[in-house]
This record gives sequence, C-alpha cells and structure tokens, in this order.
Amino acid sequence: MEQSKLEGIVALFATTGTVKDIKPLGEGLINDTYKVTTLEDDAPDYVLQRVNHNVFPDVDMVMRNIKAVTEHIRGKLVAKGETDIERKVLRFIPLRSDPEKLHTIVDGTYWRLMVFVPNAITKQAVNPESSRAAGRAFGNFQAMLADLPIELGETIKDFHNMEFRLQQLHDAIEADAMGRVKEPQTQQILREVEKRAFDMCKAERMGREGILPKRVCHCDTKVNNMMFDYNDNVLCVIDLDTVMPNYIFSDYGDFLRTGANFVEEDFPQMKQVGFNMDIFRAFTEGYLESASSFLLPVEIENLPYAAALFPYMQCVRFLWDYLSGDKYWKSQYPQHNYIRANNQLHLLFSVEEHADEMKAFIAQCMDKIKSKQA
Ligand code: GN1
Ligand code: MG
Repeated sequence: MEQSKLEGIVALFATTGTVKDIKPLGEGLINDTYKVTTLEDDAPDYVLQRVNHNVFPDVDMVMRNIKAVTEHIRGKLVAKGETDIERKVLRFIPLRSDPEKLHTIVDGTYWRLMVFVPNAITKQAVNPESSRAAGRAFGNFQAMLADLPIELGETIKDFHNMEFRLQQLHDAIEADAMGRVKEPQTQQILREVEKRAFDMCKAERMGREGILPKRVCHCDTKVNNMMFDYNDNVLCVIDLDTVMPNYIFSDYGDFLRTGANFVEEDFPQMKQVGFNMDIFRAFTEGYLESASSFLLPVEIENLPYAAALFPYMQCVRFLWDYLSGDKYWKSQYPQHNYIRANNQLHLLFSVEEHADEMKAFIAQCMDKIKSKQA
C-alpha cells in the first residue's frame, strides 16, 4: 500500500511524534502489519495493522475484547507495582476523533494502531528455558483475566469447538470440491480421524454437562505470539484477536502443538515429526506454577487430553482446507495442506505414546505445588 495512504491512516490516531517511515513488519498470514517509525527519540514507534475482517467478521467485537483485556491487565500490573508496564501489556492508541474508539474504517478496511514494544523479540522456536517462561506467562495471562468483570465476545464462532470442526470436515467430504476424498492418502488420515472422533469431543460433552467452565483464553498461544526480552524473559502476549471464552485446553494444547513439535507444522518428513517431552515438561511446570491456583481438578486431569486435542484438531482443520480447495491457509504447493494434516497426525501419534508419562509428570508437579503450599 502507498506510503501516503498509510500515513493518512496513522494521522487519524492520537499519536505523538512525527512519522519517519512505515514498513511491512513480520510474517503474519492473517492481518497486514506495518512498523511506523517516528523521528523523535522520546516518541514511541508504532505498529499499524489492517485487521482481516474475512477471518474476524465482527471487528467491533474484536476491539471491544482487546480493550477490556488490555485495560484489565494494565490495572493488575499497576496494582502489583510492576515496572516497565509499557513492555508488559500492549497499548492501543485511540482515534483523535473519539478517545473511546481503537479502530477506524478506511475504504471498507479496518485499521488499528498500537505502541511498538521496544527492545523485544519474537521467537519461532523455543528451548526448555523459554518454554517454562512461556508456560508461566500464559498461565498468568489466564489468571489475570480470571476476574474480568465483563463477558467477552466469541470473535470466531466455534473456533476451537471440536464437534464443529469435525462437522466442517464431514461437509467437505460430502461436497468433495477437489475430488480429493478418494485419494488413498486422504483415506488413510480419515480413518485415523474417525477412530478418535468421539474421544476428542470430550470437552464439548463436559461443557454441556456443566462440569467444565469456559474461561478467558488467548486461543492462539503459538510461540511467536509472545514478546521476549533479550534474556529470554517473556514480556507480554500479543496477537489478541482470538482472545475469547474457551476451555483452558486451548492455550495449553496449542502451545505444545507448536512449541513441542521437533519440526515445523508443514515439515514433510514424517519420521522427524514428534513430541518433545523436554518442552512438555518445562512448559507444564511453568503453566501449573501460575495457573494451578484457579484450575479445577477436571481441568488439570485433562491436560494430557489437551496435548492430544490440538494436533488432532489442527489435522482436521488442515484436511478440511485440503478437501475444500486450500482457501483458508495459503499453500505453496498443491499438497501443502495434506502434508500439514499428516504432520499433525504424526504429532498426535507421538503425543499418544507419551500419555502415561505426561499423566505421571503432571501428578508429580501438583504434588510439588501442594507441598510448597502446605
Ligand atoms: C492460524 O494466523 P496464525 O498463523 O496465527 C490459525 C490458527 C492455527 C494456525 C495454524 C484465526 O494462526 O488457529 O492454529 O493458523 N488462526 C486462525 O498454522 O484461524
Ligand atoms: Mg500470529
């Protein structure tokens, strides 16, 4: 997009400083992101973002959620006497024309502006140390939001609803838009998916029975959705569009799906796909340290289920996109979404092999936490 047009959009927000330049930032596939650099040393730099309203149809709801969440977290940090708050929670800039509003619409596209977190980095991969920090940070994020006084909106309806994702897959099989259903490779994955379908929908059943609560979750707890300082400490959680009420399994499971896979989610050599127990142990320890204070026994008991659910769900979602014609995830070659689905299935196999070990480790962590409290 032209520089002058971007500058025009930035000018609608109540910024300080003079814009020096605006350049594309990051590799996000969903929103378009730019870094806005200012001339003055005492003025912050900013991040300008066009929100993809095909993926997030109700941008007003997204921004209402984000406002509630960031203000609540800021309040908690202030109350705790935290220093360096500007690096520990995102700050969105209101419009000059309306201090209550955090986004604007230009030619039918949606834009928002936030302060650029200085001296911070994102990571694509983690080691046990940063996984422990990430576990603590996501547990803390949920803990800080546990007493949010308003109910957040569901910015993508049924986003992590396993029954809905299976229905979507079944509809895609029925339609068979690409003629891919009959492929032996597709059939092989489908057999594995169907075998586990009932068990994997356990969360929805427990929800209906009233024994599993929804809480405020991040719902996209990928490694690269956190900012770290140069010493591997987590500063803050970013990419807040999907923050919504969900089962806590979302945040626990999706981190492990991305962080504990030995390879990237589209790596094509299935032999190298696998679940890294060192990452699992470190993340789980960190997460339980900050989240065990509010988690129910049913949530803790089912963490190994969560670790399996997310590779399974992502396998179903990638296969759905493969069968429907690769419309949701950008694919670089015709089999890309199939490879992604197969990769996630192999990750699931590996998680399943570690089920007993995970259970024992979680019990051990809880014993340690309880004996510290006693
Ligand atoms: C999408 O945009 P990104 O990469 O943060 C997707 C996640 C998937 C992920 C798989 C809104 O996340 O749910 O796990 O791709 N986000 C949305 O790579 O669908
Ligand atoms: Mg992201």
